[in-house]
Amino acid sequence: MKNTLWLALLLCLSFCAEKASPPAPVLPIPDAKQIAWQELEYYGFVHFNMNTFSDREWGFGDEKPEMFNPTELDARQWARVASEAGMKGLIITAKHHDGFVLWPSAYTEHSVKNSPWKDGKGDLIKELAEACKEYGLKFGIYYSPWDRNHPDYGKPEYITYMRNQLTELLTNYGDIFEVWFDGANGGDGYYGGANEARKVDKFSYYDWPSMYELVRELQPGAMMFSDGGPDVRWVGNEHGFAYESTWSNLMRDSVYAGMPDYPKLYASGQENGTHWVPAEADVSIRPGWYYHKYEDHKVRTLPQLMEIYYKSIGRNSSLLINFPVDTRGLIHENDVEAILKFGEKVKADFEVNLVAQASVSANKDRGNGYEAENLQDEDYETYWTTPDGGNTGEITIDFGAETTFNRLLIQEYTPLGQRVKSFVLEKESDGNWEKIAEGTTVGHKRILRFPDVLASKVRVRFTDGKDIPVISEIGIYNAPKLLLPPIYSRIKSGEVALNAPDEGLEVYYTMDGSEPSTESQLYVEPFLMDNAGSTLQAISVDPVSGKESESLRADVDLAKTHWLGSTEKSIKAIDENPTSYFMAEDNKLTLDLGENVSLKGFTYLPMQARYPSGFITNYAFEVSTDGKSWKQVAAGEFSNIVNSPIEQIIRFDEVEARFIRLKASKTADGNAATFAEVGVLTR
Ligand code: FUL
Ligand code: CA
Repeated sequence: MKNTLWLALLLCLSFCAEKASPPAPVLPIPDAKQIAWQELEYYGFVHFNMNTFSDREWGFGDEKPEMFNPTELDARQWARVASEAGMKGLIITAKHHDGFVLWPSAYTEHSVKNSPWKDGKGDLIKELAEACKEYGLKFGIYYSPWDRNHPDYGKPEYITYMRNQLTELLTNYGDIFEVWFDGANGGDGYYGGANEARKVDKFSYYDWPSMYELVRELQPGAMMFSDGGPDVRWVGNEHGFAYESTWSNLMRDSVYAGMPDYPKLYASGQENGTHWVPAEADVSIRPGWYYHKYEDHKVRTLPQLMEIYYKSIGRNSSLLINFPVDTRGLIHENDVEAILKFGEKVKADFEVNLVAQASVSANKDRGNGYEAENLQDEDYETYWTTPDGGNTGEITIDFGAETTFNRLLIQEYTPLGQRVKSFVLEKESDGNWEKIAEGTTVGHKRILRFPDVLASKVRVRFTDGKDIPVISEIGIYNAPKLLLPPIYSRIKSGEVALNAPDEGLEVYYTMDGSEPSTESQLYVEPFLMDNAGSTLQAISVDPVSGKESESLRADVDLAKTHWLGSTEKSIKAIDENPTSYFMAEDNKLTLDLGENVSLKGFTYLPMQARYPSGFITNYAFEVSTDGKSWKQVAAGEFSNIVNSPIEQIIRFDEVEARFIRLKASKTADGNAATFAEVGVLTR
């Protein structure tokens, strides 16, 4: 009898107890489409149209449709790569600033219908929409308001043209998840042959309120992107980084697309922003948005891509990575390799959530339905929160045993508004709490990275906020180290640095040609290597797992310590800094090596800037022992240097010299020759 009573009471306690009332929202809050969109987090951009064939970033508008001629175009390849890389959607440049359109629009002749591609019968918007469907991706369009081709740009007629085209795009191709309005607009252009500069009032010209209304009417579920939203905003830079403090709240009415002060004043959002307009970080996988063969060797590396991930998705922003599809109409092999490796690494970093098996408790909770266990159920809809009053709260996570980790992930339940202003992660050690890391805003997702920590109990303290914390999930992870070879660099004094590619890795090296191992020299700080002709080999090692990277091999030649240039500025060509350069009005660089050296060749690194000039295509190389009488020891061309501006290595028969001179007999663009770095070979 007694037992059954107890049982009934217990059952009632767990089932009869009413769910406590949810906290009141803190405004602004996201609407339904914004809530659905933020789940996507990561999607791709495709920059492909006329610029791909004119080899430009911004076309002038006078390009001929005949130039658009991809030979192996395969939109399914784009979709397959995107989905294999973990992306949830693709957005394509349906029309860029040059005005050429990728679908057979009824409102212009400047389109694929007058191109050789598929004999003018192609519709790339349709092909990509179908490919996205096949691969389970959302589909979005980029539409440039600025149109350097259209004769009416700047006049009211053009606004009608824009509405007509948007109507085609938003009616004929199924669901569109995002409409991307570029902020760049106004300036010089072809404009149907007028060839002039046209300025528009970016605030009023496009009649944005009615444009938004049109999009809403045709695609109610679409997110509209521009500098200031209305639904998703630009992160304010093109390298893919959000901010330490990133609010989804924005003073939306103070912002319009293309406003000059936007990046500085508005891009990070504002604590007291009036509207919910979350950030989107857009970045290209190469320096350019469009394909240029000369950037084939400049695809972002895995460490760079990981940095972008943690500074975008890890900072309350979505991430939009661009593929500059090539002239064949394919995502280039190098880009495919990079994005797939990136997808794998992200997966590996978040493979095992250590919170799942831990016991999680809070210093207070709101009652039934809002307990701490909601933080570990992998369900965004369930959350922990506290009774009303104050703006703090503490979560303790007990792993039950010493555990190693290096990432903290927190998600706020944003349908009730973004609240947290600061939090700290601490570990227990001998009865005291020690700080591991801290952060400011959280929002949809916040990830902190820190060196490996070993602890059996940690706590997250929410120390300040706009109101009580409302938290959906907490994750703690032990991301595997990025086991790539060390990163080699040298400075003019001849010192060599070997930087580990990830935190917590050790670097070992040899200089005698033997394979490095953990028995070799441990790298602690830059060291001098002035003895010419050594081979440096180095590996990164994870001291915890004992795993080793592949080995780096660098043929280290003569240090430039005592080298002098004939002019002060020419030092830029021998400072061991690949990004600085010397421009020679007389097309030559003369160097004094400080002593007689037995030379077997030279190296030339062309200028590495985004828009380089003065690449040497034809050279002569001369040597001298006294700086007066010169002898030419090599001459020829640097083949393919424009498309592939990598270090050029030229060998010649051994010769003794103290002075060397590299002359340009021709540069690619006819401009003064530039030298990023010049070196010699003594082996
Ligand atoms: C910018 C444009 O001017 C670039 O060409 C590119 O499309 C980038 C995504 O947006 O504003
Ligand atoms: Ca949850």
